[in-house]
Amino acid sequence: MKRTTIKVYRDILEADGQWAEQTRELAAAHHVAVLNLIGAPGAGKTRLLEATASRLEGRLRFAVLEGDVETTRDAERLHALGVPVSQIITGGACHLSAQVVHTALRDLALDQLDVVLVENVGNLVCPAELDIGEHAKVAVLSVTEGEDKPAKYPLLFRQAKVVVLTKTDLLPHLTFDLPQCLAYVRQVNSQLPVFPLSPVTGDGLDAWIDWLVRTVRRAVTS
Ligand SMILES: Nc1nc2c(ncn2[C@@H]2O[C@H](COP(=O)(O)OP(=O)(O)OP(=O)(O)O)[C@@H](O)[C@H]2O)c(=O)[nH]1
Ligand SMILES: [Mg+2]
Repeated sequence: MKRTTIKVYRDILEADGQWAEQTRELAAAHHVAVLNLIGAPGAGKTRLLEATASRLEGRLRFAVLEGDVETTRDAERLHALGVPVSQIITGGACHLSAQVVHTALRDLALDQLDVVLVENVGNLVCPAELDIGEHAKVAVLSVTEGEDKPAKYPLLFRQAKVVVLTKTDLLPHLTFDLPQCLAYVRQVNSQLPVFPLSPVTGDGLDAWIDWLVRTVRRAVTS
């Protein structure tokens, strides 16, 4: 039998693209930068945010959007430090959607902020595929994951504007090959800056904070 209608399934990525665009417009209107932190579960994203928060005090006005599959644990950690934070719970999805980020962002006091740091769901693959309207993706890689991850999961390192290589305090206990890791990063993205650091000892944090302040200032004045 001949059908008289054509079913149309809208690509979810296209819909996400529209939300991402709205987020860019919202951020531009309020002169706020949005950074999207992506890394494997346990890479140290929240620990990095905790350390970043204390060092950004007085330099940038910031808030955090926490993404998690199930709990509010990460938001509670930042709230305990006095950071303005909201929690997005995906209920199973392995990445934040552009729509939910936009909704959460709209509820923040954007005129009182310079940057919103978004911690995506712990995952090295899915969040890298999605544009949430951010100014930059920040790849968070820890030395405990092994030096080969930029070669094995190249998309994130292709998309990112910076790599934070964290947990360097653990290097003496590992066989992690730092020069090899940097070479893998360069193979994927030759211009990508890499900041090795440890929020536990404080080593390397200043360079990351300087990059962050520079990047946010550039984003909000352009
Ligand atoms: N030694 C050491 N441990 C760290 C460092 N950063 C994080 N950790 C530990 O690593 C574990 C995971 O850190 P989190 O910051 O919760 O990791 P996460 O990436 O936010 O994890 P998810 O949100 O579950 O994806 C915790 O036990 C941290 O204390 C570091 O620089 N050095
Ligand atoms: Mg976390």
